[in-house]
Amino acid sequence: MNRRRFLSLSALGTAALHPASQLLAQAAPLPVTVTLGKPTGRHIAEDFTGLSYESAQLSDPDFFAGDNKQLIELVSGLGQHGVLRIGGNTSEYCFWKSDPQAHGVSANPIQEALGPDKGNKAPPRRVITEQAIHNLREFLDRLPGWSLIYGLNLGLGTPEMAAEEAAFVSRAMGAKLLAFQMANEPDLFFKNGLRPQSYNTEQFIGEWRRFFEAVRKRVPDAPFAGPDTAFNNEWLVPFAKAFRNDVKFVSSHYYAEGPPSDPAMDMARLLRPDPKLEREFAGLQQVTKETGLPFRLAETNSCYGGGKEGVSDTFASALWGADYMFRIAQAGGIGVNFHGGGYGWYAPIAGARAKGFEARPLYYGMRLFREASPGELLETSLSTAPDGLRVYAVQRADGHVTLTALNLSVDHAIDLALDHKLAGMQLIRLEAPSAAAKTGETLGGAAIGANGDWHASSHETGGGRLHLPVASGALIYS
Ligand code: BDP
Repeated sequence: MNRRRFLSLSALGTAALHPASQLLAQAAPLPVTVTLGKPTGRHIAEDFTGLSYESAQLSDPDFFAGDNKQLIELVSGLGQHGVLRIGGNTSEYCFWKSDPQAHGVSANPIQEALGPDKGNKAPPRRVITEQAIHNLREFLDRLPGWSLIYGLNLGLGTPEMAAEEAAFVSRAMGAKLLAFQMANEPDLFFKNGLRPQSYNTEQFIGEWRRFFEAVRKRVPDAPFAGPDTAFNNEWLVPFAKAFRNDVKFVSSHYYAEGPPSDPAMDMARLLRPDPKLEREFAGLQQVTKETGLPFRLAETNSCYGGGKEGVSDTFASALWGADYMFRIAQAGGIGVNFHGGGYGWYAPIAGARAKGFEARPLYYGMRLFREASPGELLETSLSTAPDGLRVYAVQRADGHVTLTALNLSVDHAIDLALDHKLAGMQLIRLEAPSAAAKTGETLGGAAIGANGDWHASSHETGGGRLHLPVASGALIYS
């Protein structure tokens, strides 16, 4: 069956299954006028986009390797520039060139692609070899604009081990190395048994300093970032003040929802504004205010605990992801790394070498963001602000403006009357049969291919008006 016909049939199918949503979707669209304003001073850098994988993935040296062509192509589809972050819970359980006897590590490498750690028990201990680092360098060489954030083991490692590993990694990576991080979510070390209940910021700063000094002794110009905390904003400013001259940026994590076992963690919640995100930004902005250091959400996604089926793998995650990227940029962040790997529910790229990879719905949101940026965010004003409407304007370096409009509502369509400056521009849509759809999503009428290849097949010429159906997005550009 031809793809377009399949899509329209599945759209009909969805409506027939959900007569209520069909009726709601037919409710009169809410009218809003959008006016563009002046530049905000907030710049979206070209390497804003990023991915994050577990360190334990390196125990299979063939995953991040120069001949993993399909993965390389899918990554490069997200941007000519970007940041790959290796870390996560398993970074505290990976040992550099370890003798299996010494650290109780499993001698067996991971056989398949590794999903995100679920955080419910200590993961198996793994070895990272020189070969894995050589291969990672070759992988990154095929992604010329991508750099690396590399997590060292502070949880179970020693300063000497970290220095050994850092010396090898920095020699192998050269300018590809954006930063080392030491410790993944140290504010949760007490919870996963890595440190006692009483473990606090001061103790962490002391440990971090010992590791830092050992690494810098071996690699005097080693770049760093941190503290890579899970949630506790109170760790941010003390860390940033202690290491303001030693780190390039401050990092922390954010998961919109979790745990997945909680029925309240659903799609509707993902699409609603999240006060926790506001608090996260407030903490990070405080760091910038007090120390001048920029911040990056170095690990993030829709639902911790490895994601949630029916939420993290749906089209809702594409709309959430695109909106979230703009929100970080608006808040002054320098970038974001979506955590993933294997067949994790929230992985933007899912799959394994042997079976092949695919772009998940979240990837479509990231791809839309790629098309809309980089550049400087412009102010926008709306005549009214219906639930779910998000509008972001970007002035690109060549002076051209893009406007991204997202309708995160599953109840009402929205009719935008657009600023005259946008008249006559091209328009592509981000669409799927429904917010809950796991397949059938399109950008500009086309699916993203298994190699990240994408060419919009349906362009519209934006007049002064834009009709945004429920749970959909659009990009206007010239
Ligand atoms: C974070 C961990 C990461 C996990 C993720 C999750 O750093 O390793 O995969 O949460 O729980 O806390 O999904």
